[in-house]
Amino acid sequence: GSQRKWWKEATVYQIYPASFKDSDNDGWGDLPGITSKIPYFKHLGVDTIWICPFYDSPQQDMGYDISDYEKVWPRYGTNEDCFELIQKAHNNDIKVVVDLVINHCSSEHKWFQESRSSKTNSKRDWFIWKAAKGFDSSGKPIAPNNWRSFFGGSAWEWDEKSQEFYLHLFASGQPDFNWENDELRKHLYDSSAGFWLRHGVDGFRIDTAGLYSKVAGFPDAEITDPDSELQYPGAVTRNGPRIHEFHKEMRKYFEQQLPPGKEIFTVGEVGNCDNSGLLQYTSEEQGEMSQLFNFAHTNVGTSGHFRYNVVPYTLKDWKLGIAASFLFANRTDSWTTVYLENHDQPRSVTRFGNDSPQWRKISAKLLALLEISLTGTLYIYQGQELGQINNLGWDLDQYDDVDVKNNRALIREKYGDDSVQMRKFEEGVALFSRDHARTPMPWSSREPDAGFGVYGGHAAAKPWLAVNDTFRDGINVEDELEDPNSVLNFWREALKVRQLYKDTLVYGQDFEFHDLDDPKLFMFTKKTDEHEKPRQLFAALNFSSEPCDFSAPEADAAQLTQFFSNYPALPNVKDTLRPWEGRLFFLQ
Ligand code: TEU
Repeated sequence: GSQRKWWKEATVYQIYPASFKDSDNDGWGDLPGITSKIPYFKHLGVDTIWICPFYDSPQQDMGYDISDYEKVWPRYGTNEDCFELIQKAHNNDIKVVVDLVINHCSSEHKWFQESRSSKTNSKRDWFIWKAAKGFDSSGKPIAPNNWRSFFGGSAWEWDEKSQEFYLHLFASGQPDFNWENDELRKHLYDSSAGFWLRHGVDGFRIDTAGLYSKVAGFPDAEITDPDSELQYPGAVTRNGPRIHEFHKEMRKYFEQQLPPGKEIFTVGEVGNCDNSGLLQYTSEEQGEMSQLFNFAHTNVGTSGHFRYNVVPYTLKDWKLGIAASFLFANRTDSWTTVYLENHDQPRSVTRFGNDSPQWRKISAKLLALLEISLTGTLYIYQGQELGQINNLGWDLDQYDDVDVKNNRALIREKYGDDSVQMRKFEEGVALFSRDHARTPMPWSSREPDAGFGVYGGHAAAKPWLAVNDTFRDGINVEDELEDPNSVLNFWREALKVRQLYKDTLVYGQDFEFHDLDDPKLFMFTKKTDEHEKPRQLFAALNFSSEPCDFSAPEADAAQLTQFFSNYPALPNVKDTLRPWEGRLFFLQ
């Protein structure tokens, strides 16, 4: 994994278009808004942007339900706006990665409209249609199997007109493609990816990259939730029999679209997979994907099958999650990612740091310090660079996510609004809802709605989702740019340090925990891969609000050279880390 590549050293900034910058005051972010912030990306020090889906969509799942792959959703702008964004980004040495959502499309996509029109339509087989298993006493059709959708409820939707069920692993408006159909795959690659490759994108974030090959025969999922008729279909849908074949074929297709000399990269959202599978997806030799997102470290603290089930965990559990997510590629021809946040995850300071006014900034900086010292391509999610926290004190009604709404309706139906189950769900949502990541980007404390729209422009519509109130407490771009001690300015510094010592920080290998069992300290070493005189990094990070003594792995501490920290240096606290302090050393 140590062969040098631009996309391994890249720092990728993830943009959620609905919530980044609203250039026309309609309450939704848009592509011209993103283009207007190119100077901000340069100033922050990122060199690649990944933009979440901006394609035409009825927005049942915030654009992950695409009705036309080759057209920008009108509220986000026009195709011309997108071509201009790509060009201006390139003129400023910024690469552009876009989302490839190909497990499913929207039920409003013309292919699905045709497919559902009759059993004999030529595109019938492009989606997954199944007959009812039978009919119950009241004449209601019985679904082909017990699969639960990832957003709750059955994964099968009955189509009255053609009298069959279609499969949707996500919302009912997101029918799954039938990847077994050769013709479908060809058209899908060409429309979803080919179109944007021909317009100059530099890579793809591949949505749900492990789900395309379903187990033949569509067997019932194993019973993991005995209280429910529906079961989580993870094992029968993830990393299925033909998945690697599909990825190889798709990668070949991408290569064919590229002008000579151009190199793109892909990052797959794989989620849950064993080590050998992770290696196969990302091996250079296998030619599938360049890198992937694993969920081991973000699943810590939830029950996994249901994100709102909050379970206790220790720092050690999280360390092991990080190891499982990021370290599989060590000394192989695979590569990996480093991330703590994205549009599906709550804010990392709230989850893994401490979001109280006293510790927010310093713990946000500690998380930044951890991330810049891990091997892999680094991803920052919009607002993370500000040390943004979850939306505190939100009412269930304030959440917009289809995943919250669906599950809330199901719990209401089964247990009622005043039930213990609903209270537990509410607590889970406060910690884990995807909407914590999706509030509008706070640009300023002085302008309405944190400067999401254009100040002084014609009457601004309310943003589609409320802004996080924290913009008034200093969590906004304008205030943080001015404050030399802000989280934002720390990230700028940290990204420079990462590039300065990239041989060790970006490319280092042989990561080893030091005192893995320690409940407060997160310490590790890793090495550069040079043969002579490998440089060794030692990281000592205190994940607690108390001072903590630490010792380096080798007895003679005099050989430690500190080169970065999130606190101002103090010579007298050599063996003690202050609350949420982190220090990076070279070990000679
Ligand atoms: O997410 C897929 C996924 O597996 C989950 O993390 C999902 O968010 C979770 O099960 C919900 O509780 C991807 C996208 O990142 C997500 O935004 C989309 O909603 C989803 O695919 C469907 O396209």
